[in-house]
Amino acid sequence: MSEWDKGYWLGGIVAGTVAIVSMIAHYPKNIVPEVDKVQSGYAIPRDLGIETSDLDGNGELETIIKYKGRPFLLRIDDIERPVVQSYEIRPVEYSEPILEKR
Ligand SMILES: [Ca+2]
Repeated sequence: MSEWDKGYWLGGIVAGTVAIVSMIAHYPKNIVPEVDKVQSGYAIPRDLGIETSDLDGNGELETIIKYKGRPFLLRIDDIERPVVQSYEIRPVEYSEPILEKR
């Protein structure tokens, strides 16, 4: 094997190693495991979903988790513990416009 070939192979190995390390470093860390059996009383990971929405229309997003398609708010309490809370969306109630008499 010539010096040129050795350099070529060494360069390939280094480039491959850098590519693999880069892939591992950038691998998404928030992947939900494809598991359908967990200990009784625990949520099944594959039935979970997470999304955001501005439900109250104040311009800021709320975090919503869905379990088996049912949405819940995912909030954080005063000591940074996650709290799951059910919610419902009600249609805006119609009220007659108030007219001032002059
Ligand atoms: Ca909001």
